[in-house]
Amino acid sequence: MIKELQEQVHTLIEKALEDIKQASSSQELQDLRVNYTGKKGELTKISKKMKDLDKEEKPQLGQFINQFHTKFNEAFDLKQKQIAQEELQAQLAKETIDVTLPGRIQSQGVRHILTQTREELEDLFLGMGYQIIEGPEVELDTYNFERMNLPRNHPARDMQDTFYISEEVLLRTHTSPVQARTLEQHNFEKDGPLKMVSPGKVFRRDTDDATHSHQFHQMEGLVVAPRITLADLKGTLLQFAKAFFGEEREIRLRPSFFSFTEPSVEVDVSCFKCGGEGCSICKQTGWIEVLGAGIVHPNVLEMSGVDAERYSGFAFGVGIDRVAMLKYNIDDIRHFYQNDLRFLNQFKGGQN
Ligand code: FA5
Repeated sequence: MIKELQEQVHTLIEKALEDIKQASSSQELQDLRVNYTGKKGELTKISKKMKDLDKEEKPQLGQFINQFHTKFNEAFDLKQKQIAQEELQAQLAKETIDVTLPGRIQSQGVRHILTQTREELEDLFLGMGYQIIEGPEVELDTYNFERMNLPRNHPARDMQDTFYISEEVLLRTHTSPVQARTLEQHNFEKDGPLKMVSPGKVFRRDTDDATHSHQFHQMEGLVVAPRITLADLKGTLLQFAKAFFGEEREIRLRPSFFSFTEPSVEVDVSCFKCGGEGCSICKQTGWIEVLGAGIVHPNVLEMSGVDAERYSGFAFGVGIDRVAMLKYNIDDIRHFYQNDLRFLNQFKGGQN
């Protein structure tokens, strides 16, 4: 009987070693261990017959069984290492990163060209010592018109026919009401001269066309101090024109009318396209109109509690949309408000 059992163990070793050799995954290997040496395994079945052997035969079979364990474990460990290595290689191959693949380009937004223009204007005037003051877009009739020397029923109101919310409340038609709001707050004795700019949205019942929008942007400028003259206004606006449109630019003042300035002027900048020769941009005149301005009317100062005998000032109102159109050669104001990315993305400029 011992011979027969030894033979069985021997065959089992051969078979187990072959099975181990053929195994191709850690799971398969673990299953083999259970099938051969587990509680109901092949070797265990043979071991159970040990009790039927003679006393001196038992160690002989035991030796065979031990040999089985030694050989099985040796082959098992070797194969396990080999499989672990293979599985790691397979995983690494699967997770390989191709560093030569081109990256995905992140699309990035652009600040709106009107925002960029407003900020450029703000920077320019901050550099000249101005402060930036914002006013409300929903404004009182009093500030928008009356304090701007435009009493009720004044015919000049028609030029800015507006959106009324009630008798007294409206969407402001220009940034000029910020003049009155600032003047009444400013303490000249304590704070000294006033130099401010005020950018923002304005609204008019204008019909939209290539150069007019019912909603657009202005930037108000106001300087009030003793003995301010038209020469100060001209010097300031020349500096602005050169900084914004180019060193070569000249300006000219033409008489005009605004109820809140006296005298009033329209300011033209020499055409940056043709240099004054005459072209389609300047309509063959050599000049382009960019803003309205003037010497602050004494009534405006007095209504805001400023002594017009001691103080004088100049004010100007730039159309931000207009100067952006001129500077960037944009042919229709409506492009600003249509959110067409093909238009907006052209103004990446210095932004990244
Ligand atoms: C005014 O609004 C005055 N408040 C400007 C001013 C301020 C004068 C201080 C004197 C002292 P005006 O209506 O001309 O003025 O408008 C000023 C600028 O706004 C114009 O030169 C133009 O550039 C722009 N503008 C006027 N209407 C429109 C519109 N519908 N769409 C786009 N821009 C406009």
